[in-house]
Amino acid sequence: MTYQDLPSNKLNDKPGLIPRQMMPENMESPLNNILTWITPNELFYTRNHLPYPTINLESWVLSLGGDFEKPISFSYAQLKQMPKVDRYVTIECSGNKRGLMEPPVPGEQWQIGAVGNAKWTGVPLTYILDQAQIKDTAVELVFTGADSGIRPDMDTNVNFERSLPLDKTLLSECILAWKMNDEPIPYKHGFPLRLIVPGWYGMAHVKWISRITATSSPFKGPFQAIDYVYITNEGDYDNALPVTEMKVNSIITWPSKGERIHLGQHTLRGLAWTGKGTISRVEISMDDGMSWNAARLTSPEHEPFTWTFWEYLWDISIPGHYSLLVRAFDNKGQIQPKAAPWNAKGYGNNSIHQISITVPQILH
Ligand SMILES: Nc1nc2c(c(=O)[nH]1)N[C@H]1C(S)=C(S)[C@@H](COP(=O)(O)O)O[C@H]1N2
Ligand SMILES: [Mo]
Repeated sequence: MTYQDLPSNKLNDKPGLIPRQMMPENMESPLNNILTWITPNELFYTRNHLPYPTINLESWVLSLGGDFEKPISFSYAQLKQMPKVDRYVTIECSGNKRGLMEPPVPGEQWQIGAVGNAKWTGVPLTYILDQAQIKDTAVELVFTGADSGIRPDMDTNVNFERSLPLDKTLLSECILAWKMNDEPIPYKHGFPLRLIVPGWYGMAHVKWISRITATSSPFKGPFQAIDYVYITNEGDYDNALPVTEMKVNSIITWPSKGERIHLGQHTLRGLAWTGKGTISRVEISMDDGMSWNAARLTSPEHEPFTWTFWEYLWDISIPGHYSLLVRAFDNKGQIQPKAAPWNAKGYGNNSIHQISITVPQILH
């Protein structure tokens, strides 16, 4: 009997999420084993700060309050009757690749899989805002999620809440989504309603959204002012810069780190994405960065706000250990750095992705 014939091998033909933390649930997408441009809902990463909320759809409403001329609320049925848009959006957690940061930082030790691509369907945010009419006194919109709990650094109960500036272009791109890949948004991804902020890191895309508040002063909630800021020294909030748009980033998905592959022809594969621009070029190095080769961009769709597949045909004639690198460029002139600026909370790690592989003389 060979290894391939073992009955247990048959049980492993379906990829699953990779757990990082169970309570609250934080799971990474198995990107080395997903070959579709759209991440299937059941393999989309989950990132939660608090216990899952209880949602009762009969009594659930989205309410708009604070600095609005006409505070108003909508039921799920009403939202579904409104004009809708579809948009493909790649969402990356700002902590993605934190586990690869040097020197290490505390927090979820994400490898490469806290990122996914989905089709989101819902009501344009501006359609809702127009009905409630933002007052001139307002400076920000605060989006409140239904999930609440105790943070380790506070003793009062808090909801997950995030704000957005009143930037016309930004707001015009946002969606209040009730569908993910043509299904009602799965509970773990924000059922019944989730904010989508194309081009921004994951924390902006508030799940289980229940309230929108227009405020006349900048919002300072813990998920805005303590988390999701770039700081170099722990506690140095005076020099904090907010985490907002995604930086240009890319990964190798095949081969995976540490893999042994045979001599001859191979197609190296991976993904590249960026915030507001589009990917213009992806380069691969097989010699630890001494020389670079242009990869082919092979996405089925070239849309803003989404990732692209890349591939590169490699003919290996010499056995050995290889250090493979990938770096992406976007049309706004962003390039991936060799090492992203280190920060105490480990956000925005878009350092060039490196993996080591082995090509033995004979592969057993
Ligand atoms: N209500 C709520 N929304 C949330 C979060 C959360 O904990 N609660 N996590 C945010 C973060 S940090 C990320 S990366 C994304 C993850 O979305 P997903 O779990 O659907 O992948 O949701 C964002 N929205
Ligand atoms: Mo995140």
